[in-house]
Parts: sequence; C-alpha cells; structure tokens
Amino acid sequence: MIDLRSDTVTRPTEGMRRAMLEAPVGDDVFGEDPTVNRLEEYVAALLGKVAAIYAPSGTMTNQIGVFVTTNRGDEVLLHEDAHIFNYEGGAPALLSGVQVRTLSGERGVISPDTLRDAIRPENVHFPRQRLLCLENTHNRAGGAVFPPEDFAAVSEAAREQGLKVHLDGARLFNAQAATGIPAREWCEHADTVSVCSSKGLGAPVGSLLAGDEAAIREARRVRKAFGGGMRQAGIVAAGSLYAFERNIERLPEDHESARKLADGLREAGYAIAPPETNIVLVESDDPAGLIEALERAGVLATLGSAPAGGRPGTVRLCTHLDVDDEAVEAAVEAATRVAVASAR
Ligand code: TLP
Repeated sequence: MIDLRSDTVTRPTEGMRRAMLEAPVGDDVFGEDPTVNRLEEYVAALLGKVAAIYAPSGTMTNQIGVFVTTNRGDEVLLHEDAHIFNYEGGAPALLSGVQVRTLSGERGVISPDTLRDAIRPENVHFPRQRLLCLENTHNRAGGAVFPPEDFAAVSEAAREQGLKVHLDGARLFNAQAATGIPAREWCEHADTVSVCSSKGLGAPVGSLLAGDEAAIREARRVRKAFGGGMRQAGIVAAGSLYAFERNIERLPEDHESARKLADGLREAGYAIAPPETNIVLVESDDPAGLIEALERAGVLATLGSAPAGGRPGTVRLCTHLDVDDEAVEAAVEAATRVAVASAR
C-alpha cells in the first residue's frame, strides 16, 4: 500500500528513534523536562516569539490559542475552509464557548475588504470580535501558500480593528520551503502561532503554540485544563526537536514529489491544479468512488471535499517523508490503471 492519505502517517526514522531513546527527561508539568524546555526555546526562537509551549496535537495548540485570546460569547473570524472550523470537532464552541464567523475567499485567503465587511460596531446586540484565525499553508485549499502580501495586509486590517491574529501553521514550514520566506517573518503578522512536528516534519506526535510571555503563561494553565499536561514528555519532545532541527530542510523533496505525482496523474487524464506544496487535489464527481478504486489498486487517499454547488469534489493525496520516487511512480501507475478501467 502506498499511503498518501496524509503527511501525518510517517513513522520515525532510526535517527529520530535514537534521539527519543536517549532524551534526558523530567516531569514537564513541574517544568522540569530538559528536552521539552529545549524544544520550546528552540521553536520560540525559530518563530521569532518570546515563548512556546509543547502540546500533544495541533488541534490542542489551535484551541489553546483560541481560548487564551477570547471570552465566552466572543466571535472568532476565520475562513470557511479553515481546519479549526471544519476538522476540530466544534472545539471553539465546545472548549472556548465562542461563536465562529466564516468568511469566504479564494484558496483559503481572506482579503482585508472581506474582513472589514464582517466587522461589527460596538453595540449591546453584537458579540465582541476578538480573533482572526489564518491558516498557512492551507489544507483544504490543497496546501496553498497564503500569498505573503495578502497575509500581511489582512493581518494589519485585523489589528487595526483591535483583533488578535492566530496562525494555524501546522504546515508553516511548507510555506517557508515554497517561498523562501522564513517562518519567523510570517509570524510577525500573528500574535499566536501553532506549528506541528507531526505533519511533514515526520515526528510521531507534538505541536507547539508560540506567542508572547503572557499568552504562553496562560496557555500553560489552559493546557493542563484541556488534559494536555504530559509528564516525562521529553521522550516524544526529542522526536519533535529532531524533526524541527533536521527535517525542515528536506521539505522541498516532498514538494518535488507532489509535482511529479500531479504531472503523472494529469497525463493519466485526471483534472489537477498544479500543487504549490505537498498536497495534490484530484477533481472528481465521485470522490468517494475514486478513493475506493485507488485503494483497490494499492493507493490510499482521503476526501479533499465533496461535490457541492455544481462543482466537482476532490480527492486528496499527500506526499511526505515516507514517499520516495519509486512510490510516486507506483502511485501514478496504479491511478492510471484506475483511469483506464473507468474509461472502459
Ligand atoms: N490535519 C489532518 C486532518 O485533521 C485533516 C490532515 O491529515 O491533514 N491544522 C491543520 C491545517 C491541519 O492540517 C491539521 C491536521 C491540524 C491543524 C491538526 O493537527 P493534529 O492532527 O495534530 O490535531
């Protein structure tokens, strides 16, 4: 089976496992795990933030980010295709008691005008608007990079309106790899930032939330309340540290694999937009059927989106650390067999 469902499916390499085995550990709830402390300092510096906190998942770091910036009944603005809105189990309502206001825009981008149109005046009837969440790269938009000028512009518009900005940077280093713009430059336009070691960077678990001193101090209390206080977490943190130190620089390989995959699939007759990073979206009127056919041919994929509003749906294929050239070629061959069979 060639597993292209997600870049989360990677298994730790020998070197990463060794780093995990040898990690010095302590009780992180007491702040005494030297490996977690090293990781938090490393990632805060990488993102140009004062502090960072380690947590089990990107969902948790996003939701801590929402919680520390809002009060119950506040409104959070985000793109209608945002991961925080679509794939986190309704957590903004469940955990923070906020309502979300979704905005539309091409490929996960929210324009300053769209944001301004959604701003409510101060009035006893209206929820207080506190936070804008942005996502880069954008998962549902097929790993699209938020164009840097647009990113800065919408963030500035949000701050002018008194909003804070949270960046879901689960794949921020893919944006760095695609544009050459360092992650820390993107982060200047966000107050809190979530990054994951468990996506393209290949660690088994672990995400970090970075921000200013006050936000991260509060985040420590919230992480505990959310059940994310881990004890000798240095074991997994060593895998995350290894991922940030060693695997950022190899992300262009995944982007190259995605390009090869997309080219091969296009040749086989599939409708595909050129991938910007490591996610390939294949258009299909019957994505569920295509996913099943691909699985029978030995390729695992997931649903990108269901057909809606007269538009086709998409099947998502992700490249990652465990997908080499041979796997890409085999996946293209398998998908070509599927295309030929369905044309018969
Ligand atoms: N995304 C997963 C699924 O949940 C869809 C995937 O396979 O892509 N932000 C973004 C942009 C993400 O893509 C993900 C994971 C998360 C946050 C959540 O990370 P985890 O899975 O660590 O909670």
